[in-house]
Amino acid sequence: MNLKYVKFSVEDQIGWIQFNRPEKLNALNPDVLKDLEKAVEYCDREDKIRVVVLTGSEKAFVAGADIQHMSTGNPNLAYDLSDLTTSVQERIADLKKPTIASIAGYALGGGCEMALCCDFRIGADNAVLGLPEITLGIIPGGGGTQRLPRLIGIGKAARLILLGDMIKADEAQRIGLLDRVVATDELKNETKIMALKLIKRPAVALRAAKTAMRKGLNMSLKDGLILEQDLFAMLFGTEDQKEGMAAFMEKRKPEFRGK
Ligand code: CO8
Repeated sequence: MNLKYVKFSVEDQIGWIQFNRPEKLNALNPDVLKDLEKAVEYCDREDKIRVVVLTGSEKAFVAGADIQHMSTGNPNLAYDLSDLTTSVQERIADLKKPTIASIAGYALGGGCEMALCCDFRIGADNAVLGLPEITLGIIPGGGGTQRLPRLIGIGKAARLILLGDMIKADEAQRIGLLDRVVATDELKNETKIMALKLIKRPAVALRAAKTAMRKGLNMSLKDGLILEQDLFAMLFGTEDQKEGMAAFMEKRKPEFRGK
């Protein structure tokens, strides 16, 4: 893959997608978003990749959409940028494998919104998160007004969205925006430990659980429960269900094969 604004590598079945525009704190412009989309598409179709990690540098995960690019923009530019962003974000949110945002430094605006598309958010103790768009005269345009209230509740989201406050890692963890906070120099290692733990889980059941949660959020409770029931029943046709339950009965660790 020929990528400039994103570094991509696969290690131990983990696809690492690293934002790479350090001189602008990884600010998102169409070139960055297109590279990100290519890497995400690759991760989606490669079975050898079991977990996808989005990360940045020690100073910045992503400091937001590129303000210079937007500064002279008109509504058409904003629509185009939001279209491109939404398309890559939906791909991330719909990835059939688990995703982790591994965040050091700034995760602001569009960067915070990218992290909201992932299943997990691990933060370094130097992380700073926020949706400061309001301070620029706009509102979040990459899903922030929708995904953040769904994750942490509308009251806590209002502080970030209406006031534009930037918050540190410990507070982000307290309000549920970060799942965990670790020492900055341990971030990669801790992310890897979590990814490897996920890799040991049964892949088909992981996918089903993710589908049930994500699709269920957009359904009535009644329809969500029907979706869950169908996926629950489907898993009884997998080898991993047989193995998981046999291993329990035989008092041993299961060896899942993703089938
Ligand atoms: N856009 C463009 N350039 C940026 C951005 C950005 N978001 N953030 C940082 N940079 C640039 C700076 O301009 C600077 O460039 P240069 O050296 O050429 O002047 C370089 O990165 C380093 O930044 P600073 O010198 O400012 O570094 P500091 O450590 O002093 O400050 C901050 C770091 C606090 C993160 C500061 O840079 C800042 O406030 N950045 C802007 C944060 C922000 O407002 N983000 C939200 C942007 S709006 C948005 O994301 C809308 C999302 C819409 C949908 C998604 C579409 C893709």
